[in-house]
Amino acid sequence: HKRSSDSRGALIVLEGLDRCGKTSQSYLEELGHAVESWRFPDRTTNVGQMISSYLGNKSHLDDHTIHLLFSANRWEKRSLMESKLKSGTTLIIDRYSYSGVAFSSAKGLDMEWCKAPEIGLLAPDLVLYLDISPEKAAERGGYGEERYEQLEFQKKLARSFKALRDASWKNINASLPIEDVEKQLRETVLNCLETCGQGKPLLELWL
Ligand code: NYM
Repeated sequence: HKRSSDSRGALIVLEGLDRCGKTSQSYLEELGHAVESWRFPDRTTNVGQMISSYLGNKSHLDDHTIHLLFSANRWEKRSLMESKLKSGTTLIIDRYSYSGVAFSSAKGLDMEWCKAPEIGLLAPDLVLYLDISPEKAAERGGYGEERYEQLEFQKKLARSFKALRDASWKNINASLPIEDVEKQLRETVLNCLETCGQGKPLLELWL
């Protein structure tokens, strides 16, 4: 998997329901070249702190307002993302625009309205959708205190995610034992790194 020194990094996104196992996948950092793991929301910025307070039920915001804050939180990181990728660093990002649209449209907002503020953000080279049934995800250690972690909502969310599948999308069977999930992810990621190293252009949403 040798890559020329001026090849760009890949933009890889992990998506899925709450408790689908995304965060256990940080071993991907050990792939052997420059990789950074990021996540959205990025709770460290001012916008991120407003989001965090909303998610923890410490503040109330109108559904459209919180949607735009999640989007703004990605926009404030766009130029850093682009420079990292162009300098050869691969980014593996836990949640991105697909979560943004899926969560808000599962609440009842219009899907096209939800997609609009994401236009022009960098398009992932690969979206790894950790596919698990809402029932099975709910069995995993129970949901926490945050908003959205309820079975009925997660069922709507699964339908919204499925409506967003595009050319970069790969379904990963996330109900298998963790080693098997890792194996599927590793193969798909290595494949993607190879293609990006061969000069695949960096595109913008939506594909
Ligand atoms: N979430 C995440 C959204 O509703 N919209 C978004 O754009 C993003 C990135 O925030 N339940 C939701 C999904 C999660 C919650 O994410 C916090 P995490 O991965 O639990 O920190």
